[in-house]
Amino acid sequence: MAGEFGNPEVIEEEVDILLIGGGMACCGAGYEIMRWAEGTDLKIKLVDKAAMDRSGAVAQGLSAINTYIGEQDPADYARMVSNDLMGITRDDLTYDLGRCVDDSVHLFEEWGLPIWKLDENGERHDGSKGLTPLKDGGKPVRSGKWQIMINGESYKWIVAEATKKAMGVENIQERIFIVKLVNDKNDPHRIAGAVGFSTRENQVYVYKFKACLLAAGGCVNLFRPRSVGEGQGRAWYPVWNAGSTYAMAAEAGAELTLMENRFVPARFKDGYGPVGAWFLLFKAKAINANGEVYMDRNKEMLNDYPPYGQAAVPASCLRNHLMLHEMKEGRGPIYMDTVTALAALRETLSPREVKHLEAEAWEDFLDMCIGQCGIWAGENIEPEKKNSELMPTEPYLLGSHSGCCGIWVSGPTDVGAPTEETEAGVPDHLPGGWNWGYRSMTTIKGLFTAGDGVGASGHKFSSGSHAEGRLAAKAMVQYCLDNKDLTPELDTSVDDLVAEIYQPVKTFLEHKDYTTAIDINPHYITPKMLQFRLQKIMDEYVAGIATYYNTNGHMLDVAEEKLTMLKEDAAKMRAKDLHELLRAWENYHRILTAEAHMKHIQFREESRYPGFYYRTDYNFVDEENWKCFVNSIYDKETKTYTCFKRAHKDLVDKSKLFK
Ligand code: SFD
Ligand code: AMP
Repeated sequence: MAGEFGNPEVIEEEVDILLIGGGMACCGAGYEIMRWAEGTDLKIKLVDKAAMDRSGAVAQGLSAINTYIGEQDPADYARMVSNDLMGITRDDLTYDLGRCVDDSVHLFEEWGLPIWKLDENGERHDGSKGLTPLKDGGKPVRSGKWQIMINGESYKWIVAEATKKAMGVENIQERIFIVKLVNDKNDPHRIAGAVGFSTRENQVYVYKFKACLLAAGGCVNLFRPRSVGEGQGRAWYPVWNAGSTYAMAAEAGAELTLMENRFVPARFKDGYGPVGAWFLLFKAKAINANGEVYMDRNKEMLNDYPPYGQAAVPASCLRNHLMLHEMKEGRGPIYMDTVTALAALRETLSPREVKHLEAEAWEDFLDMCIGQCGIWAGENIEPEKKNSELMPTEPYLLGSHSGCCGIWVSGPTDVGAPTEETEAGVPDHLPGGWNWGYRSMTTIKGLFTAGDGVGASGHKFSSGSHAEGRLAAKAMVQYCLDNKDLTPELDTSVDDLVAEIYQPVKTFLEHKDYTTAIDINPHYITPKMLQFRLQKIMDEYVAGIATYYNTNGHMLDVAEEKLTMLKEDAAKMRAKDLHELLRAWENYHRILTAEAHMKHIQFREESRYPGFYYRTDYNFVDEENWKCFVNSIYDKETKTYTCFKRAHKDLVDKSKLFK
């Protein structure tokens, strides 16, 4: 029997491994882990705050798999990722991912995901045609060098189904929102449990475990979004990814990395429709209001930043940088020239292929961003007749798409050569501190992450997040087997944990009758109002859209003061129902994530990602002093982040990347 609102039933469970999240990474982990756990008596459970079939970033589906290596060299993949993220990534992680990722794509196809193919004449067919599978040598339709096209509306259903089958539905619990991790009583650098609540019933769950995979996605809605009012809730990355991964890891003491990095995608305006297929598959160009291709017009601007105009494809932030220049100079709006692109394709493709492509132009959106189709229909846009506006969005924090913020994890042991051991047992090809035993384990023992959680290795996308979950799964099983005698003990009492989680409900029940208007009360703040406050601070002081992504040390100081007060006031959030309890804790996670972002930007005295954000007081890239990781650790006692530098090293020769 579930408890009452304000007096929840408390359910305590002990497992060996808890998977937190049900997105691409946890689906990968849940599938893979059963293979390694076979024959052991390990108890494994997955909890997701939503329904796995449609949870996470792939909820609406996708129309491309952005990471498929195929016949290419994983080292080239590592080079591309490094270039796109301005030279500061972990080659050990990206190379490792590159050599593993295709196996996940082959599994997706086996499970029923339709993947576009080229036939023996080089003609394109969508996935329903049933041509040779990729793993048997079938040729994918590449939109770009690394991306392949799919019919992916049901992508997440397909992937989730395989995980459910592997794990057994009895080991999967949906609608459980994890609020915080709990450290071990006997070792503050070890994880021992997690606590969360049901979003459907008055229940609090307290889990104890040896290891957990924290893969709860990235962070959206920490900045004021471009879509407000009636469009509120529309964003590019999913609004339900609320920074839980970063916030919970930080509170548990895990080291974060590159939290200054963000992703500001250029998207079709208002609907946030993806641009990749347009640029790469349809070969469309983005133009200013005068019809000029700004990537050509402003190409000299690339010489100011590494690799100084030499990259085959300029980094995503630099592409934004050139676009923003046009907007600031008054040559906006910016358009995707769909008209010219489709006309050009008509000249080279067969009529059947043209028809297919025109349908795909719509399907590209229908598969993963239905709202954009609504805009096209509502604004009478036929892409072959009318160009569509592009716009850089509000910033998002993520580690799996074209961003690289996240948690600092242990890398593979065998990447690079030679593999001689140093005295300390660290293979000497790896810089010290990049490997401490278990792949994907954070600096907190037993706490693993994947997908958006892993920092310094972007461009994994859906397939890579799945593969990374699988890598973590294998390592977690090993960790549990190596630590068979470990008995996790929570450092906080269950009563205290329950009280903390239900505090917003208590605050509401205690004070609700003080006023006649439920939302207006001197004793509490609604989660929605608090979210507006967070977004306003971030937008105006931490380089949001309000300032064209500009900030400086003084503005960051103001932000710091305001965020500290906001964090204090967050303790006064109310929850009038379980939905608001979810909103309250999501906001709390957003605030901690936002604070990390702000502190890292404050610490890094340069503008490493022009086009994503600018520090106007250090408006340059400083290779000598800042070609390094910025990492941080949160102290939950003092409630402050401390940032520090960690050395960067290229394990893969990057000169090959350049023209
Ligand atoms: O067009 C809690 N992505 C694309 N990847 C591709 O391969 N191809 C594309 O075409 C892609 N594009 C794209 C993409 C994403 C989006 C939103 C759009 C377009 C519009 C990126 C991938 O989707 C992304 O890389 C992966 O999904 C990341 O995987 P992961 O596992 O790190 O995150 P998730 O899938 O969002 O899952 C998060 C899960 O956590 C749950 N959760 N559970 C319990 N407690 C909590 N506190 C929780 N908080 C969150 C969520 O419910 C979810 O299950 S395109 O732009 O290039
Ligand atoms: P997007 O739709 O922007 O998320 O992009 C999907 C994929 O295409 C990602 O791998 C991007 O890095 C890549 N991409 C998008 N735009 C471009 C571009 N103009 N040039 C090269 N790659 C791009």
